[in-house]
Amino acid sequence: MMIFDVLTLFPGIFVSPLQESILGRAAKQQLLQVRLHNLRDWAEGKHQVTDDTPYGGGDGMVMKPEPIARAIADLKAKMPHAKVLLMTPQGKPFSHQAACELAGEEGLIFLCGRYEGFDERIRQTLVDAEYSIGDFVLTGGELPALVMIDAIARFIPGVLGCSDSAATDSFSDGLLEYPQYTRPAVFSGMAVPEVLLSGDHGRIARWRREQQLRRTWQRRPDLLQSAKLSKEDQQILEQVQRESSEAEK
Ligand code: 4GY
Repeated sequence: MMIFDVLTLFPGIFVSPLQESILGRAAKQQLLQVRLHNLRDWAEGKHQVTDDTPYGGGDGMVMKPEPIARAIADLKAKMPHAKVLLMTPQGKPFSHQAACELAGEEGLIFLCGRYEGFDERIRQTLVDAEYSIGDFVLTGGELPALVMIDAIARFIPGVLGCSDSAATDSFSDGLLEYPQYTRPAVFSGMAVPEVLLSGDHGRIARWRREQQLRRTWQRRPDLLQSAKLSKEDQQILEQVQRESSEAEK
């Protein structure tokens, strides 16, 4: 069973997202366990203070290093191999590939920041990797930790039904998903593409692949740089690119 330890000042943020749906079921089936820890439990004094003013002045507060260091030491004593992850816009972009790799770990410790961030010495000594979930600033590391736990959990065997596996989903070959349809066959005057009603599985597979290539080219051409493309994919893509340069004229 994969263990996720979370260090946070707001453990309540995690409770319902982890109880619901697929993650809730995975926890019940003992495929994963998320253990929530309040950082304040490692703070000292009557008021259990976890933040302090920044050296050099400036706005806001900085998370004190000592409670975090004690918390990580305690968690690591129980889980010596666990990697410590920190969520920040300054981190390496989190991705499908990072999720897949992290799912191979026995345990992960998510250190969630608040205020203006951490004392730099925490990152230098206690953190194994820093990740960003996107180029925007949130009020804390809790939502990024939830996002990462969700994406990582999909790669734990048994978490997803066998019908959709994380290893075979569209992102694993670096392309966007093809469009999907269900009943009714006509909705608001818009018909489902005829090919999907044809029952011809070969034609359907070729149409879906073309849609994936078309969408990726239109919306995220940057992804095509590292996508895994067969000879046939490349031919389809060249056709799609010719069509779109025709349309420009
Ligand atoms: N974006 N990706 C992000 C973030 C905010 C530490 C408190 C992001 O991962 N984390 O915006 N985090 C945190 C950063 C101090 C605010």
